[in-house]
Amino acid sequence: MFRRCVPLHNYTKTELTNLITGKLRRNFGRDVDEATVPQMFKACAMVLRDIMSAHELETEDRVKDSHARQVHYLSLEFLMGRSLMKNAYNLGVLEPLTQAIESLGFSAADLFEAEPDAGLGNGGLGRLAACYLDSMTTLEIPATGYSICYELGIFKQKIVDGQQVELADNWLGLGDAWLIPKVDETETVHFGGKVKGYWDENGRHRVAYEGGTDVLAIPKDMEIAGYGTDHVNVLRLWDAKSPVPVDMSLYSRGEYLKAVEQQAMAEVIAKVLYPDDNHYEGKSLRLKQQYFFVSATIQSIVRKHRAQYGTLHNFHQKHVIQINDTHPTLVIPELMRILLDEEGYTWDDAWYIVTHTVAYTNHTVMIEALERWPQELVQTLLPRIWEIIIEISNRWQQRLTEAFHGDMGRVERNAIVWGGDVRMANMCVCACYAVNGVSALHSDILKKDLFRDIYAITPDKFQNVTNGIDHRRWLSQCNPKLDALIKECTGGDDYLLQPEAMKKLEKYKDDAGVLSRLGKIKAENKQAFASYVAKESGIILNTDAIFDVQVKRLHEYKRQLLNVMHIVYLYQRLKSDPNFTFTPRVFLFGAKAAPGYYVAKEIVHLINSLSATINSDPVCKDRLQVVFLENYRVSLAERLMPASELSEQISTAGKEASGTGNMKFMMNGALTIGTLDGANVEMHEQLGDENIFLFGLKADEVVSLKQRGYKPYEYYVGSPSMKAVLDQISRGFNDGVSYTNLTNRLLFGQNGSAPDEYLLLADFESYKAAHQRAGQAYLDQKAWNRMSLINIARSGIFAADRSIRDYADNIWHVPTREL
Ligand code: BZD
Repeated sequence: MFRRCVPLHNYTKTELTNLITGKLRRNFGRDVDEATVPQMFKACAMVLRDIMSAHELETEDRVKDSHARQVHYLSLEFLMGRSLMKNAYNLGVLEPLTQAIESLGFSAADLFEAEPDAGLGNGGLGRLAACYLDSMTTLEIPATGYSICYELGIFKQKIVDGQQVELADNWLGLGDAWLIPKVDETETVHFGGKVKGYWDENGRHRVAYEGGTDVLAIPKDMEIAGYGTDHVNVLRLWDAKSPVPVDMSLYSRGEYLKAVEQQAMAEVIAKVLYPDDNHYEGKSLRLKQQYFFVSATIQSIVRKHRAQYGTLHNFHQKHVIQINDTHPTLVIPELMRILLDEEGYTWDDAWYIVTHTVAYTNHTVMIEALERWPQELVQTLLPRIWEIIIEISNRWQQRLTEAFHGDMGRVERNAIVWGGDVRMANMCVCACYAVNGVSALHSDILKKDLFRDIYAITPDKFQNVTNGIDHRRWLSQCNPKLDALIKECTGGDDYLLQPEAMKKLEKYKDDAGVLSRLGKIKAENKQAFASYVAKESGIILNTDAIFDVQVKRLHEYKRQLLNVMHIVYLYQRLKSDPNFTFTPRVFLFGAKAAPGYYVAKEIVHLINSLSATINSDPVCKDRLQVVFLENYRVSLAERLMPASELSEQISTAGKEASGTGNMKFMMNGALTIGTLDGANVEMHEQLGDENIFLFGLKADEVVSLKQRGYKPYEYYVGSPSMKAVLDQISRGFNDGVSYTNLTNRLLFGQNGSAPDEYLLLADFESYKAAHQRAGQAYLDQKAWNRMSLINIARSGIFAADRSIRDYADNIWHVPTREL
């Protein structure tokens, strides 16, 4: 255990004001009265960076002196969002910084708003990594995150004529305010060429490469401040550069294009984040990205380890490498390569070190998301890695054959190299000492289904760590009024470091005063969100209606289309019976569709067509509104969560590994309408039937219905109201666009896919009924607020601090901050 951290220095407004003006002068040659908002933002970021850099050096020393085990969190995505307010909050300087900014004649709110989101991720997996960095640091774990410094983050979404258009997200202009280049820690990553084995003068087998290309990996470090501690960790983002600017010999022969080719090939690696979530595409650039960041990372870890210990024998005792989904799997053969080729270990010794260092988190059971790299691609791009993979694969297959007594079905299912593909999840399960799912249900499915054979031979490897969210960002910071109420009711700010303390709020579940204050806070947050929407888009939201929200990536299994079907049903009822009574609703959607996912884009279009029709129909006035929020992202979620009342978590049971949006809504007092899927199951365990609106088939019922033979068409012909809904979607709305393609997929399937793969029709009636219960419940505001309070009070276990303590105790075996 290393030395305790020292208490944070309390910076005053005056100190910060001086530091900021100093930065403006030195870096921009400006006095305050000439400074622009972006310059002022950068100056503030630099001041916080200086504070964090000093802490980082101390942290590094402490970690080094204590010889503590370090955690390395490898992820192709970190969806960080904004950092200025976050860092100021964690460093305990948010108030004096705000005052300093205002005293210099700037609006602090405008300055925070000027910061672009660091969108280095797609959705849940990337945001989870960002929340975990915050918790690992707050809990004083020596940890480093590693990823790629993408020049372009997740695209910006614009809706043009109802359809999604993607714009490049060039975040680095201002976003690089947080990045510190460490050129002296550059690594070199080798691609392609031929492998030559030879024996050196000491009789050791060595490997050399002929040809191929080197790419430089330059670290750009982003410091991560923990809350209420001077512990600082780092997110290391690798940028790619060519070692040769231009090949002058080619250039002088007039081959201009060829001369810059290598440079272009290198620099394209860090150009752009792949915008697919829960979908695998075998693109060679993506494989290059994976190897580039994994190789640079492990070289950097090994280099520092060697400098400190002079040997790699104790590597596994001093490091754990957590791989966030299969995207960093190549770290396994890459660490083997270093141990074998550079350190001269035997296969068995090297394998021992690797398999006691690496742990794997699985985030999906969707078959189309599982990575399978074509063998030829691996072979040509990474010839030495390929040789090592083959060896791992052969040994594994032998082990499987023995364990399964020659049952070739089981051997085939679990093989690593098979049928011309390299299967990354199988390599992880083979090599990692721990494998975990991200909710109780999901971890069970891994054991019973996806990895059942391996579970049978190594049951102890398999664990569950239910996801969690950074409750300081997602409650305290983004919902200051609720934060104040919680602090008042729970007797202080304990809950910020001990999220279980939120339980104390429950004492007030029948306190009319507290309940009405809770209701008032929600009403004010709705108003604030409505003002923002009005300013951004001109749309006026009806703040008297329930804010019913579905925000997440657009995917068929998440069933935005089921939500649409229900809205169309309500609309048809209103049209056919103007006296139809139901609780007024504003349906809010936010969702990016992967640019190549045609069906997802059609659903975005459909929501916008529906929205235009409903919002302009007088029948719907004050009763029904549908709004598609453009460009859903972290900073928009921070505004939206506090204003939400009903949270749509309606995936087909068994498909959503966990969900984390569900937790953000719960913490902000929204009630959930949802299926027993992912972490909803554990939310339900906390809440009981009375405080959540459950509906739909359960995971095992989904499986057995499919086995029996699911026939959606029968639901369609059997229910006139459902038929009317689907027929209308097929015909389309006022803009004349038809969505027959979508309804045909539900009724008949398409290109070999089963009809209604995700059982929308099977769950429709039950979903409608749950909505009716929710609408009814809203009419009794006191009872609603009571449920809302119970949701908040019982949400503490979904804090990322709890998840990180689970990882630390059960997988990483590292100590955490004592409170
Ligand atoms: O990971 C998500 C799951 O779908 C959620 O259920 C879960 O809560 C979160 C966090 O565990 N998975 C992803 O977000 N996956 C991806 O974004 C992704 C990206 C690239 C390739 C494959 C998947």
